[in-house]
Amino acid sequence: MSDTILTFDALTERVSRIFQRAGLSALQSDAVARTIAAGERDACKSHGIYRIDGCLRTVKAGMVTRDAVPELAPEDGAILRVAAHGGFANAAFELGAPELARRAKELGLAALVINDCTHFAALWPEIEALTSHGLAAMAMCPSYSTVAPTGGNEALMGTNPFAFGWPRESADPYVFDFATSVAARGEIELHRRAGTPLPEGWAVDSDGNPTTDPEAALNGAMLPFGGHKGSAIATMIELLAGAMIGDLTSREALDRLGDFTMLPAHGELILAFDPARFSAGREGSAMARAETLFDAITGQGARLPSQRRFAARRKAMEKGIALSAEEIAHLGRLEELGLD
Ligand code: NDP
Ligand code: PYC
Repeated sequence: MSDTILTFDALTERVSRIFQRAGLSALQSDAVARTIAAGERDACKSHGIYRIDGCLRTVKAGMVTRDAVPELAPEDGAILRVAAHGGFANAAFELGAPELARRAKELGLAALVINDCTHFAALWPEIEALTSHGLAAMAMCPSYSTVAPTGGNEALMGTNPFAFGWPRESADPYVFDFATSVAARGEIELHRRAGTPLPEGWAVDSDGNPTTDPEAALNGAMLPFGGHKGSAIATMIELLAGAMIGDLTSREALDRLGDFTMLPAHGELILAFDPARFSAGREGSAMARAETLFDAITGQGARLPSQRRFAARRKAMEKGIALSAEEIAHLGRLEELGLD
């Protein structure tokens, strides 16, 4: 059967309708739907429509406040705080992002703390919202315990994503965004659904033995990328985007949730920097020097991170987003569901 082609707006509307039928407010539904449709548009399947089921399970279990209205704390200075009040991170970020950009321009750097949000998404949408203002940015969050520290064999850290972006005047921004585990848990789930083995080195089973069986990996522990280096970065994220911002670590998030069938709630930390302010008074423009570096990287035949994603986006915006017959049927079934 052939694929169905949808525009970005049409897919966003369909996904938002699914969430609204599940009782989520339009504010929450639209923000989540934009992120999920963007995942499909950019060929990031591990955080596209496949996530809808997990989001709905979490909503229907009462773990998400369906009509949460995020709130920006009335504080001045470099640290902004948005209380998500139990809603999804997406609407909370959309509220805080313009003020984060404004303060980073005014002060040179600023940080946005989001508390009490359910988080299921990729972090590049947050990063691109800031690079579009000419800012460099970092974003990170814990998750729930699925990753063993290097040298251990029991899940403790989350897959803790980390993303960075640098603005470019005449090109797509430089953006990387990855889990600090060898792969995102969503990738393991996609292997399980497809019945394909995992690459070696991704996970251990519940006895701590290496495994390529997705089911055994989901019941065991994933491994950090880069051995002790990824393990330390994942720990840093637990500290900065968990303990430091007064929110849950991955272990606490799992304890609160009880199992892996739902999506975790915790906090998120987003940092924004104005490169012009940091390099003021020094020779050479930061933007021009960055371009020299990027040219040197691509000059060796290497590609910049996110180039695959931006190419997929261009294609999708021109030709539409292609969903398989199975995916369309699944969307249709989800559209039939309503409030429980
Ligand atoms: P990947 O290992 O697939 O890689 C991600 C990054 O590396 C992308 O920026 C990608 O760019 C870049 N990249 C890949 N190959 C190359 C290459 N050959 N040269 C240069 N750059 C390259 O990501 P993960 O599976 O670790 O994570 C996927 C997503 O899952 C992320 O968006 C992350 O935020 C999300 N996630 C979310 C979590 C949450 O709790 N909310 C938890 C864990 C992960 P490109 O896209 O262009 O290929
Ligand atoms: O893919 O690892 C993952 C993940 C966990 C929570 C959201 N995404």
